Amino acid sequence: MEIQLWRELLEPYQLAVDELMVKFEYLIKAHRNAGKYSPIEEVNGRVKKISSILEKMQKKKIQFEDIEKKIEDIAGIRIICQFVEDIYTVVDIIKNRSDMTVKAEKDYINNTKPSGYRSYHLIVYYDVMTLTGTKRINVEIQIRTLAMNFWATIEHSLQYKYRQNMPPHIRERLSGAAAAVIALDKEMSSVRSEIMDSQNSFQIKAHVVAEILNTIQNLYNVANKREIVKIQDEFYKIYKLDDIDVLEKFSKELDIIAEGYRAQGMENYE
Ligand code: 0O2
Repeated sequence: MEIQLWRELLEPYQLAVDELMVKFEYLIKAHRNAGKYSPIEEVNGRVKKISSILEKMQKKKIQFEDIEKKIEDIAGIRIICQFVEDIYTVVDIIKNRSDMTVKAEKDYINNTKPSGYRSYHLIVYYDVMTLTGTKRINVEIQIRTLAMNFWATIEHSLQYKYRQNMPPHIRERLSGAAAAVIALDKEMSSVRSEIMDSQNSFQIKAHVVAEILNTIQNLYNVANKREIVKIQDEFYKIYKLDDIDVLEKFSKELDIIAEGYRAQGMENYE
C-alpha cells in the first residue's frame, strides 16, 4: 500500500478520535460544572501506528483489503476512572448514547486475562462525515481505573521490551503487582463515598467561588469602586469561614445586587 493510501485510510479514524475526545472531555467538564462527581477522570485517544497495524496484520494473517474489517482498534479511546464502579457507569453512559452503537464488549475485569490484564473493552460503531460522505468505523474504547492503567502501561512496555521472551521472574512479579492492583481498587471502593463526598464539596466550592468572582468582575463595570471594595472584603471574610452554605447565600445576594444594576441599566437605556 502506498503512503498516500495509508493517509487516506487513517484520516477518518483520526477524525473519530478527535471528535470522541471532545465528547468525552465535555462529559467530564459538564459533570464538574454542575458540581457533580465525574465518573470519567481522564480520557486519551490515539490512532494505531502504521508499524503496529503491519505487525497485527502479520500476526493475524490479515490482507490489506481486510484491515478495516478485521482490525477493530485502529481508532482507540482510553477512559480512566477513579473507581471500578465508575467503569460500569461509563459503560452505561456509552450504551445509552445515540451517536455510537456497541458492536462487541469484553469484560476483562470480571474475567482477568492470564497476564493479569484488567480493563473493560467496547468496540463501537461510530459515524464520521468525510468529504465523500458518511463512513461508519470501528472504535475500541478501553475503560479502566487509574490503578489498572498503571499496571497495563508498565506491563505493555515490558512486553515490548521482551517480546515473547519475558523472563519468568518478571512475569511473576507482574502477577503479584496485578493482585496488588485488585486489592488497591477494592480498598479504594470501600472508602469511595467518603472520597467522593470530599471531592464533590471541593468541586461545589470551586464552582461557587468562580461564580462570585465573576459577578464581582461584572459589578466592577457598573457599581462604584467603594461598594466593590466592600463586597470584596466581605467575600474574603466569608471565604475564610469555609462554609459552603454561607458562600452560596452570599452568591445569591450578589446576584440580586447585580440584577438591580442590570434593571437600572435597562431603565436608563429605555
Ligand atoms: P496496543 O499496542 O495497545 O494497540 P485484537 O488483538 O484486538 O484483535 P484481542 O487480542 O482478543 O484481539 O483483543 P484484546 O485482548 O481485547 O486486546 C486489545 C487491546 O487490549 C490490546 O491491543 C492492548 O491494548 C490491550 N491488552 C490486551 N491484553 C493485554 C495485556 O495482557 N497487557 C496489556 N498491557 N494490554 C493488553 P494491542 O493491539 O494488543 O496492543
